[in-house]
Amino acid sequence: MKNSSTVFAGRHVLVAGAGVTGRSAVPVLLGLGARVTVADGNAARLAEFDGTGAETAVGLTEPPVDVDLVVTSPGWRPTSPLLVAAAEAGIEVIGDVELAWRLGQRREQPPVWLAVTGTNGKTTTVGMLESILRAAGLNAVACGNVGFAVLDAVNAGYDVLAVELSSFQLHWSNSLAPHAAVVLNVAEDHLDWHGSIEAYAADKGKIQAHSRIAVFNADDSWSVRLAGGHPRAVGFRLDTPRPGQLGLVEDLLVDRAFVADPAHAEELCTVADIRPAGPHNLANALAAAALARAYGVGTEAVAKGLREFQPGAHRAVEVGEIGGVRYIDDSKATNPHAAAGSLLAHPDVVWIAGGLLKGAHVDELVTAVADRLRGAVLLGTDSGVIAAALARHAPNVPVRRVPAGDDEPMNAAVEAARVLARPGDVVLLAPAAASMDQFRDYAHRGDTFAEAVRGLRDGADDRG
Ligand code: UMA
Repeated sequence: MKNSSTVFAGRHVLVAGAGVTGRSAVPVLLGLGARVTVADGNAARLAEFDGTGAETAVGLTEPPVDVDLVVTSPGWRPTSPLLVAAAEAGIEVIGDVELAWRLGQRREQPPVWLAVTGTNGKTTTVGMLESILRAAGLNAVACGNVGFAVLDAVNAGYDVLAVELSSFQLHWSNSLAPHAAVVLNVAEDHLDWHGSIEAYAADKGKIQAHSRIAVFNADDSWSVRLAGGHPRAVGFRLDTPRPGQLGLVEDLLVDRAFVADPAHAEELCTVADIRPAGPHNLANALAAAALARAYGVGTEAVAKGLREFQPGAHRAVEVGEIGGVRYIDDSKATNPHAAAGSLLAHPDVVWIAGGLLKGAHVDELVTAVADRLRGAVLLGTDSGVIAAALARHAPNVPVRRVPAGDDEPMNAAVEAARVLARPGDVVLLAPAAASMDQFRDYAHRGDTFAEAVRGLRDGADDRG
C-alpha cells in the first residue's frame, strides 16, 4: 500500500525557494500531477519558471489557502514568516531530501542511502565514498548538499547514493532510514540558524534516527553521544581500533568491524594513499570506508577508491610555490573547527583568516595552533575578533590586518603573508569564517587567493 503522503496528484504544493532545490523539486512535483506554486523573495529567480506550468509568488508570507504541503529549500529558516504561517495553519513542511526519500521508496528497488553529515569534511567524505562505490562497480553518485540535488539523483535512477546532508536539510527531514549514516563531528557553526549548538547537533543526529548502522567518530564527543544507544553503532578513530572499529595501525588504515574475525584487523590502504593530507582527511577516509564496508564493499575497492579520489577545489589545494614557500587554498575552511584541522596539517604556517564568524568563537582554535604560527594576516568583518584571540593566546605571533576599505583585500593579504613567510613555511588560506562580506562565496575567495599568488609569482619572475 502506498503511503498517502507520497500521493501528489491534484494536491497543491508550495515550493519555498527557487534555487537549486526549487529547480529540482518543481518539475518532479508537476510530473506527479501536483499543482505547484513556487515562492521566493527574489523575483528574478522566479522568472525561469515561466512556461513550466508552475505558478510563482514573490515575497509570500502566508501559504495560499488550499496548499496542503510545503517543500522548503534548506536555507529557509524555520522562523521565516512563510514557514511559521504554514506551521500555524497545520500544513506539513518537509525538505527536498524528505521528498526524495519518500519518492525513492516507491521504486521497485529503492536506492540505497549511505549518508554523511558533520560540521566539517562532509563533501570530502561523500567524494571519497562515491569513488569507493564506483571502484566496486556500483551505479553510485555523490549528492545532496554537495550540489547535485538528491531528488535529481533519485530520478536519475542511481542504485546507491552517497548523500551529503546539512543540518538544515536534516531539520526538514523525519523519515530518512539510510542503510548507514555518520555524523563526522560537531563544532560551532550555523548557530545563527539553529539557535544553539544543542539544537544544531540534534538536527545532525536525525541522520541516524532510523539508520540500520550508525557510524561514529570515536575521537569526537558529539559524534559519540549522538550514536549512543543505537543498536548497531560502529566507531572509527585515529588510533589503534578496538574490536568492532576502524582505525590506524602505524601507517595503515584498517578495519576491525566489518571483518570475519574482529580479533584480526584487515588492511584497507596506507596513510600516504589519502589526499589531501592531514588528520581530518584520515578521519574522513575512515568514515567513507566504514560506510562502504557497512554496505558490503570489499577492502580492495576501498583501497582503489581512496587512491583514485580527487580532492575538490578550494580544499587544501596547493596553488603555487614561490621562494620555497608553499601557498595553499583551503577557502572551504569556513568555520574555526575546519580551520584548525587545516592548520594542524603543517608545522610552520602563515595563516590568512577572517570574514564572517557566524557567532562562532575562535579562542580554542587559536590556542590549538599558536605554536605553529609564523604569523597571521587578517581580513574581513570579524578580523578584530580573531586579532583579540591572537593577542590573548599567541601574543608573540606577528599579526597584520588588511584595512577594511582595501579594494583588493586578498592581494594585500597575500603580499603581507609573503613578507612574513620564511622558506619551508606554508602560507595557508583557512579563513575560519564565511566569505560573503568581501567575496561572492568561498570559491570566489579561493580563486582570488590563487590569482594573487599568481601575481606574486609573476612579480618574482620579473624581479628574478
Ligand atoms: N530564499 C528566500 N527566502 C529565504 C531564504 C531563501 O526567498 O528566507 C530564496 C533565495 O532567494 C534563493 C533560494 O531561496 O532563490 C535559495 O534557497 P537555498 O538557500 O536553500 O539554496 P539552494 O540553491 O536551494 O541550495 C541548497 C543548499 N543551500 C543551503 O543550504 C543554504 C546548497 O548547499 C545545496 O548544494 C543545494 O541546496 C542542493 O542540495 C550550499 C550550502 O551553502 C552549498 N550549504 C550550507 C553549507 O554547506 O554550509 C549548509
